[in-house]
Amino acid sequence: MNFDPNLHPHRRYDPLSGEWVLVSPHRTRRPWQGRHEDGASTDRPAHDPKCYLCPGNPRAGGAVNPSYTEPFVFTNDFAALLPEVPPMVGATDQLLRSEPVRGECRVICFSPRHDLTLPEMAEADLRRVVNVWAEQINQLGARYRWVQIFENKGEIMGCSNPHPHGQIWAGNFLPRLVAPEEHTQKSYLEKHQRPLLLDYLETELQSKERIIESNPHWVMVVPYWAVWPFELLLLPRRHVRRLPELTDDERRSLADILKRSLTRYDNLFATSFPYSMGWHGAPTDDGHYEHWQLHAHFYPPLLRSASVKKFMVGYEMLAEPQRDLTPEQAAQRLRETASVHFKQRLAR
Ligand code: H2U
Ligand code: ZN
Repeated sequence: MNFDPNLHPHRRYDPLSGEWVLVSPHRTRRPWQGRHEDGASTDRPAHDPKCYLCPGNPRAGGAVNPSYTEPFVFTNDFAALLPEVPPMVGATDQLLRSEPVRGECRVICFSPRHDLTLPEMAEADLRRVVNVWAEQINQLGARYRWVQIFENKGEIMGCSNPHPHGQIWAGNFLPRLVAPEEHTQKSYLEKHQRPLLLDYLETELQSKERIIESNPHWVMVVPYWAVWPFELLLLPRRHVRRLPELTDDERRSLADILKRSLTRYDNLFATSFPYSMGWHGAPTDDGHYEHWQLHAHFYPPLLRSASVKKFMVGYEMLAEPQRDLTPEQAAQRLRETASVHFKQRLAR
């Protein structure tokens, strides 16, 4: 019998994180009697008087939101990182290590409309979100080494509020999941004189197997080494280190590919697709970062329907992440979804 990656167990290597994932495609046929969660209701008012993110409403911290009409950024009232922390005292035991951290956390409301999500927003409004992301990298990057922009979407992901919003956490350290990307990209450039992710993009453009959307400036793929069933990686076609370097055309084009890809996500299970997404770009201290290529990761938890999610438990927690559906199958499923948002189709 010949080896078939669509049938036989194998491992795949993620050159960016430097970690492996176990792929077990033969298991996709096993029976499932697990939990079914109710999809969150999608009927929401354009303005919710009880929402702490809607324009003009009071927040939990006591502040009142302005009557904003464009993306609105405020300092998180329950920030995980603080700009001023007293100096750490006490002995540093070899095995009980710690270090001081400084930082800031912000919340970004993508739209004044309580009832929208990114793929339902107009492209021009998505472009405003892109501009604010870039602006925040500039502002916070001037003071902190790593600025993490992310969106945590959906109740199933522990998101506390359906109002379209994301977060920005900036800190004076390279976080645990980022540090490996610094090392892998640096050593790849030293060895091959080309950024890792530009070479990877070329490979994907040749095979086309895992691409789900593309335009003149961007490509969205299910990465070869994806851990989550419908994980995506968004890559610019040229060498860009950080969001603020994007030209106007690239920003417009980014709004376009975000809208189209996230529409496919929603259409996959006819639900507002939950995920955690975030941007990774060169650290914002004054080091040399030619090896960095800007990219965004999308990590959605859903596996088979609006309510059946992938659990990262058992073997995944104790040994290695594992997936059944292959990245190629996932890409095909996403490509087969309609390009018009299902809510728009229903409304007609
Ligand atoms: P999540 O829905 O992704 O958890 O983000 C909401 C964030 O908004 C959360 O970090 C903050 C929470 O601390 N928040 C405020 O800053 N003010 C509020 O009035 C409520 C929530
Ligand atoms: Zn709201």
